[in-house]
Amino acid sequence: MTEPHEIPDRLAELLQSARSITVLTGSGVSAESGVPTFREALTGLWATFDPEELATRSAFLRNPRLVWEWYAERRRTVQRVEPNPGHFALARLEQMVPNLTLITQNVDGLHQRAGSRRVLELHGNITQVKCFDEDTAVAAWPEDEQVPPRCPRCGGLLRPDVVWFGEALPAQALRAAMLASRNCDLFFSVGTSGVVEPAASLPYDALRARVPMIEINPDSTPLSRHATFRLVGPSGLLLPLLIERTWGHDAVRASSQSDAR
Ligand code: BV8
Repeated sequence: MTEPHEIPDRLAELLQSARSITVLTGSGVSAESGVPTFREALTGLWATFDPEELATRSAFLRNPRLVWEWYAERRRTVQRVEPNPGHFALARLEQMVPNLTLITQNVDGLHQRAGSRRVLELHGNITQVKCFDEDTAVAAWPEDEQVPPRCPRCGGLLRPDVVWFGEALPAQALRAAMLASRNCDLFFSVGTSGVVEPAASLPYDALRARVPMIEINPDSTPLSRHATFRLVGPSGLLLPLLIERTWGHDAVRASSQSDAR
């Protein structure tokens, strides 16, 4: 576990002078909010499934009720929890540096609720719903007995507005993420196992562009041995420490006040 004084001086210096920073987050950033990480997201009824099996079009077509209810349960969890100090620290960081791009694999919307404004959601957002057939957003849906509910326009099945395995990521968000990964002064990979593609390739894009890459994670990942700096521990502790170490305690205090919208 990294102690406060163990934030490397060199990292604090690089952060203080950085003009543009790119951050990639995964479900580990939301763990301290009480949102199970993706690999843990299968509990209870769904414990017997592999997430990669349930988060697919074929699973939904095979058993729409099961998949819809898995997402409905996760949506309820997400709506019940709050952003944690790690989310607020990233929103604060966006105010401290001239240009910060936050790329998230998470579908929980907690970065936006913590006040982050420039967020690229690579895998969609679990609180949003779309028509399976039309592939267009549905703002409100009938909470009637039909599970999944039907599209008010065409009667098709409604589905969560997330990117399932085997589905393409939103092209504009992915293009912006790839650009931001290559054109920044520092790249942070926070709370991700670095397994799911194409998001998992973004830190390597940064490394190929000779951008210093910092990994924040309590565990090691395939990325760990390539990291310029590794901060070992929970992001909810380390991200505020990083801000404190770089800009002093007042900067952190400001981040812990929920300046969320
Ligand atoms: C696509 C939404 C093509 C749904 C998700 C290349 C090689 C191999 C395979 C592929 C490849 N290219 C494509 C694939 C297939 C596949 C893939 O990557 N498979 C993997 C399993 C090998 N990729 C796809 O299918 C993608 N689509 O490429 O389509 C295409 C192109 C054109 C036209 C058609 C098709 C789509 C991928 C998106 C899938 N959807 N989510 C949902 O949420 O239900 S991905 C899902 O995994 C979540 O979004 C999650 O964020 C993401 C990644 O997982 P992590 O975030 O890393 O979470 P995980 O639990 O793994 O790790 C948590 C980490 O946090 C751990 O390291 C832990 O130590 C750490 N941690 C814990 N506590 C803390 C912490 N860290 C900090 N602080 C803490 N407190």
